[in-house]
Amino acid sequence: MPPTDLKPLRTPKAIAEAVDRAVAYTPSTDMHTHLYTPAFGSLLLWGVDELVTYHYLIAEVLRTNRSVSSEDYWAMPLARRAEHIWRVLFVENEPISEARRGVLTTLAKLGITAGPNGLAEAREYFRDVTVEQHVDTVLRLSNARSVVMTNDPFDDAERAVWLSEPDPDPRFRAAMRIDLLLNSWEAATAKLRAMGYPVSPVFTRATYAEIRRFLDDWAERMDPLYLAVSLPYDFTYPADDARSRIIANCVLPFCRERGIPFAMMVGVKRLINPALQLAGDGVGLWDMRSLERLCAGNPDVRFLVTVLARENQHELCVTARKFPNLLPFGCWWFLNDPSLILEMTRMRVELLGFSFVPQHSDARVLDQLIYKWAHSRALIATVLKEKYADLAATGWPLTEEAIRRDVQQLFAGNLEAFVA
Ligand code: RAT
Ligand code: ZN
Repeated sequence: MPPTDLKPLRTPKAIAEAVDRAVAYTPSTDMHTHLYTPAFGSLLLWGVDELVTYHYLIAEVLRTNRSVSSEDYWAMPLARRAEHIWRVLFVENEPISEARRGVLTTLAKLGITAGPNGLAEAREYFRDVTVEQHVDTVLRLSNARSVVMTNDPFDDAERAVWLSEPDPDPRFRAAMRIDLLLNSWEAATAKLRAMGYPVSPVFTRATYAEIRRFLDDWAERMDPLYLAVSLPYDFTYPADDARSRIIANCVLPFCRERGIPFAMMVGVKRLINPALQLAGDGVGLWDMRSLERLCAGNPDVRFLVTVLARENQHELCVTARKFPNLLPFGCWWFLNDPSLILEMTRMRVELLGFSFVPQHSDARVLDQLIYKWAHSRALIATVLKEKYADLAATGWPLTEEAIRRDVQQLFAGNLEAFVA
C-alpha cells in the first residue's frame, strides 16, 4: 500500500481515493467458504466447468430454458452441463444476473475476454494450470490472505482425508460444521455409533458425554476457528427437541470451555424444490427471540451470526447492539447481491459502527473468490465513501491512516479478535 499523508482529508474526492486504496490493498480473511486446501484432492472444486455449473446458476438455467428438466440436467456429465448453462444463460440470454456477472468478472480477471466464446477460451486457459498454481493466482487476484473452510466430520470422504493427516496449506483454515448433529439426530446417532461414539437415541448422561467426546476429538484434529451450523428458519431455542438438548448440554459447554465461538447461519428452508438438489433451498423469516435468549443466557460464549432473510437484518443489528458476544457477519447466499449488500452494509455501519464482518464469499469453487471479493470490495467502498463524507462534513479530522485501520478491522481484524 502506498505511504499515507497524515493530514486530514478535506474533499469528497480525497476521501474517495483513500477509501479505494484501503479497500483494494487490505487483505481479507474470508470467514466462510466451501473451499478446501489442495491436500483434500477432489473436494476442492476449481476451473471453468465448476464455475459455470455453480448451483446459483442451476436455478437460473432451469427457469430460463424449461425444455431441459432438472432430471435431464442432472443426467448430463459435468462438461455437457457447463455447455448447456453457457449457451442458455450467456449466449442466448444476456448474462445480467449477479451470478452470471460473477462468472464474467472472474474470467476477465484471469485475462479471458468476456464474450460468447468465453467457455471455450477458459477451457484453453485451464489446460496447463495446476491446482497449486491456481490457488496462488486466485488468492492474489482476490487479495484474500486466508480462507476458512467448512469441515464436516460426518462427511465420509472428508473424514477419510482428515484421518490421513493431510499436510494443509496454512492459508486455508478449518471451521467445524455440525449440521447433521443438530438437524438430524436420528441420522447422527447412527453415524456417531459407527465412528466409535456409542450414543443412544434417548438422551442420557452417557450420550451427552459421548457427543462431547466427539466434539473434543474433532476439535483436536481440526483446530477449528469456530464451530458452525446452518439452521432452518423455524429454529427455536430452547425447545423440547434433540437440537436444543444438544446445544444446551454439549455445544455451549464445549464453546465456553474451549473458547471457540459458535457460528449460526439461520433462515434456510431446505429443499422446497427437491428436484433442484443443492439449488433447491429457499428462505424463511426467523423469530429472533431465540438469538436473544442464547446471547443473554450465555454471555461467556461468543456467537457469530448471519441470517438469510432480508427482513431479519435490522433485528440482527439491534440485537448485536445489546450483546457484545454477538458478531454479525456476511451477506449470505440470496443476500449476496449488490442492492442488498449496499442496504445491509449501510444499515450495519449506521447501527454498529465498524463492529461487524461485512462479507464472506461462500465460494464453492475456488475461482469464485475472485468475483465475490471484487464485487463486494466495490460495494463496501461505495458505502464507506458516503459515510466518511458525512463524517468529514461535521468537521471531524478524518485521515487516511484512520480509514486504513477501519478497513483492516472490517476485512480481518474484527474476526481475528473475536476468535482469538
Ligand atoms: O451459499 C450456498 O452455497 C449455500 O448452498 C449453502 O452452502 C450455505 O452457504 C451453507 O453453508 O449452508
Ligand atoms: Zn455456505
